[in-house]
Amino acid sequence: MKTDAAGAPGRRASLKEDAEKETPATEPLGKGEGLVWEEEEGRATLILTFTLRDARTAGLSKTANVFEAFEAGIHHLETRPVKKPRNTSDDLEFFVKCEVHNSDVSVLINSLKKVVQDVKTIRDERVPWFPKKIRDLDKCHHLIAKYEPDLDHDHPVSLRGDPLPRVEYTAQETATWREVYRKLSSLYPTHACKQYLDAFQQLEKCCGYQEDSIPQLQDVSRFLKERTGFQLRPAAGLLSPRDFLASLAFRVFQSTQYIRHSSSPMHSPEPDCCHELLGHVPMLADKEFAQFSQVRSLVCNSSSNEFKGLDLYWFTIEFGLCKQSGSIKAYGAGLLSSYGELVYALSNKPEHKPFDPELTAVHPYQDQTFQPVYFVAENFEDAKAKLQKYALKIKKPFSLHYDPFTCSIEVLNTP
Ligand code: NLE
Ligand code: FE
Repeated sequence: MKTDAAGAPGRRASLKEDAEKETPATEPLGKGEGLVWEEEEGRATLILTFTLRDARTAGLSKTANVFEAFEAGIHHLETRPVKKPRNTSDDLEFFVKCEVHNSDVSVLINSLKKVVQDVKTIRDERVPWFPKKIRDLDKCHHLIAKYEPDLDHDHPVSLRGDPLPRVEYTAQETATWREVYRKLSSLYPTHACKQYLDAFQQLEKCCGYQEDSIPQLQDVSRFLKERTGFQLRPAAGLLSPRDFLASLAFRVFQSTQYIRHSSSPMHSPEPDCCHELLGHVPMLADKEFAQFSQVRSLVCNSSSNEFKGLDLYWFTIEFGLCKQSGSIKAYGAGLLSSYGELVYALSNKPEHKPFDPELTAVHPYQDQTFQPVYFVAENFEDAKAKLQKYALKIKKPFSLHYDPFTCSIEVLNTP
């Protein structure tokens, strides 16, 4: 329901002016007050509860006027009698979800406080914007490096079934791939976790994984879609970690297509197609891991403290180790795509600490060279369970639910 602008414009304008006089729109919000998340530029979604005393005799129209004055778009409005031991009053409890202009949030709350009681808003900090529909991923343009002029930014590659661009790699690029592939695949049997090995075998059998040609995103995407519902999308460069993580909520993996420089095939500080295809893709073909990646992403989207989420991501999905049949194996993509670091990580040079989300989340990671510390999960299941338990404790202003039919994220309010 959207309030319409008709009727008594004079009164509404003056109500708004009065409120503004007493509480300038620029006054900062009280801690934790009001603003829940930004829907689009300039608009904010606000979730409130309040009580209206003696609703039968007074106050209802005044309350409605406040929302009208601020041209609030009401998305949801619910009322119920206030529970009392013996309900003799006509007090009503309200639950409202509305959309208002950013600068009107605090004035609206203050105006409301004059006509109703117990105004409460969700108590939390701002959560940055995140995509809620699959097509919102086109708005994830927070590139932080490696602009690729060949990819057209004005016409992002559609997720609705258009083919992903095929890339003709040069002979030198293919030679780099060959070297990386040959060396890494000789290490996998002893260094990679079981889930990885199973998927890698499938990729070699059904998806053209081999040392003489770099697999094309289109073919790999089709393979993943059939296995776990994941699809690839070409990223025009290095995305901000938050955007990258956000897309996993839709089972979309944003993948680079260029390849590392031939001078350092055994390690690259930044993702390239060796990293995506050899590090991430096999793990994304595992059902449980795919589920885990999506859940991780939903938790991170709803968290106002992205850093904890990112450090955790780093030490699990990128650099995670686990125990399998009594020895340590790698499941992190950053390790599985780097011969140098994979050998080093499983040697006795770095420190191995047991995986504990509380500690891992605050451990600083090293993004230019090998990690001095790796976190070892008891097993995959255990890591997942610990993460889920930890996720429940993270302060979140709301929970997110993914609807696979509409490919969109629903925000579940927890006032
Ligand atoms: N160090 C990895 C590699 O060489 O493939 C890339 C890590 C990207 C986060
Ligand atoms: Fe990665």
